[in-house]
Amino acid sequence: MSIATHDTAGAHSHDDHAHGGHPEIGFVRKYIFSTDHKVIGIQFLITTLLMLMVGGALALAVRWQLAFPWQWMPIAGDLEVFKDQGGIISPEFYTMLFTMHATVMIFLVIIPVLAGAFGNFLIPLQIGADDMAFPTLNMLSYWFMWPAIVLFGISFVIGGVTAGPAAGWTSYPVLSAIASAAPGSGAAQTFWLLAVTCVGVSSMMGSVNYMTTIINMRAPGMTLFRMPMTIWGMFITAILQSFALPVLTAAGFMVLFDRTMGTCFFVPAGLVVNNADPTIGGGQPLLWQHLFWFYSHPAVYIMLLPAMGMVSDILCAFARKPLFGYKPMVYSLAAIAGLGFIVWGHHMFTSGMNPALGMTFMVSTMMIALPSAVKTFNWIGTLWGGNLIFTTPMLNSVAFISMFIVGGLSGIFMAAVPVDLYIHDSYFIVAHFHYVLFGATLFGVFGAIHFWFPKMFGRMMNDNVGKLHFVLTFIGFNGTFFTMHLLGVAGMPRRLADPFNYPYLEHLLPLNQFMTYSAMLMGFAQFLLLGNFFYSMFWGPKCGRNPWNANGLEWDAPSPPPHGNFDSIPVVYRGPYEYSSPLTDKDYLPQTEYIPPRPQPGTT
Ligand code: HEM
Ligand SMILES: [Cu+2]
Repeated sequence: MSIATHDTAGAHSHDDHAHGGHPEIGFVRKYIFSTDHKVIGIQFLITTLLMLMVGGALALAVRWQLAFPWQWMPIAGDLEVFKDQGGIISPEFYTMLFTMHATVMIFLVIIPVLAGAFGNFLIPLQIGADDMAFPTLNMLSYWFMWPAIVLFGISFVIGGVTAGPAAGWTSYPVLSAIASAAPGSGAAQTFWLLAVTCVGVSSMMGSVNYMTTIINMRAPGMTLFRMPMTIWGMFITAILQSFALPVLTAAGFMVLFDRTMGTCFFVPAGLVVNNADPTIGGGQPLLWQHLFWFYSHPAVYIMLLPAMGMVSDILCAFARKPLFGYKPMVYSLAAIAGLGFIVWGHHMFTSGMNPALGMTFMVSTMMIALPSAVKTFNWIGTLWGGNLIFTTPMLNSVAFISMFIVGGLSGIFMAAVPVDLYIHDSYFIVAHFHYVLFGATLFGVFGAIHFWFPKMFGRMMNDNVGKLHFVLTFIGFNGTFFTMHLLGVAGMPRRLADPFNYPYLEHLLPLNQFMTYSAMLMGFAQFLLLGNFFYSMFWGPKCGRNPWNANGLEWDAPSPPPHGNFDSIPVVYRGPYEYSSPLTDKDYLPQTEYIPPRPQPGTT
């Protein structure tokens, strides 16, 4: 294997230097239908950043309604389609908005930005390979995102502003299974399900590729326990994905069959929906919840573990210290992934399950806090006594840890059955998952963008703009989401177009307005990120191979690396975290640097 790798690497670098004799790759093959993992990673990154803005706009619309219910919508209120509604957000449209916000954020932002963008860009570079094991499959995994994006788009617009998909991102039957159940349960829901299937196909192609690449294509000397945590995060995520995803895909087809072919996997008998005739069935809506969460609980780790890995790399580079407890960090990642498969029932505590079963899920869920705490303590241990350098990537990574602690702690509250019975489906849940998904993962992604941008484009992003983006996002984030805990405990339900209809919630309106202003601040701050990103791509100051004095193999390749990555196949002598090592005078020691063994005293 390594010989084959060597040959291809040689051939690639030969290509790059000998322009004269070889036909150049055309623009389309180079930038659009490229099989180069770096181009594909950057394609994923730019696509997901744009989707982040789409998902953000949908969120701001949701927040508008919660702060200024039934008031004329800014900007969109003037559009022709909203004229019938009087320029306001109707309850149906509100339901579409939060459904599509979550859909876009989960399926088109968080999952693809981690595995698709950073997995692609970093895996070959960090293990010392010239590309992925299956480059064409890799290209397809990106291009399968587009049918998904188009189908989601169709689903949103096909029914006008009253009949888009409206069953939430969780798509529980019978809303999602019976076309007459709600305005959005018709064609829109079918397109939505097809779109999710395309995302699944894309993810599976990626996972197969990542597992194969990491197992087979590591450079000489890159043993498993010399791999950076980013690679461990990506590897374990790929395994998790490939076990969990088939369940969701199968369940998705089962709903599609229920909708189109008259099966009744999820449709019970004798149900009267919307004054239609009673359903003929025998299926179980709860079955969907089991299947959906059997995928989607592991999926929350698919949305987290790669970021945990990347943050570990960034922390070491800016604490100038080795990772505290490397092996426990690897084992705890694996433990989180393993336990993640036996806790799905914690999403169903209120579904009337047998208390003995509820207790089992409660205990297993709480056990996840143990490996999570190992990780948190080790990150803090890494920072402890370090020579901390607060660059933009570092600030975002420290935010990752602290926000993850908040999100993890609220998770333990909900894992307790008696507490969850009270706060289930309230804004407390919404606070919890935004702390883990946005507070942790997305801050990790922001850190990773600023950290690896120089490798992607050979130019630096502006650190001051980066810091401003960080500070505004951090303030806006906590203003928006910390407050949600309070609303949840006060009893405000999620997914409700007009909570203030209920007198016991009326006094929460000012808090909601504060949250909406915070969310607007956060939304506008993202233009700083986009501006900094696209400006620096063309006009940022140029940088060398290793602007951060970091240890990983990726810093050994030119910035940006050519097709084929390395000048020659790197040889690895040690792990990636040998910062401030006594073996050298520099405060870092790259994985590829050879240090001859010192003669032992007493030997000649
Ligand atoms: C210490 C670790 C964690 C524990 C104990 C925990 C516990 C829970 C529990 C019990 C629920 C269900 C609450 C309910 O519906 O009543 C829940 C919901 C959720 N959790 Fe966590 N969680 C943890 C970490 C995470 C992480 C790391 C993520 C994502 C990266 C995450 C994402 C979510 C999401 C998205 C939901 C809500 C899904 C929905 O209803 O739409 N959680 N969590
Ligand atoms: Cu869960």
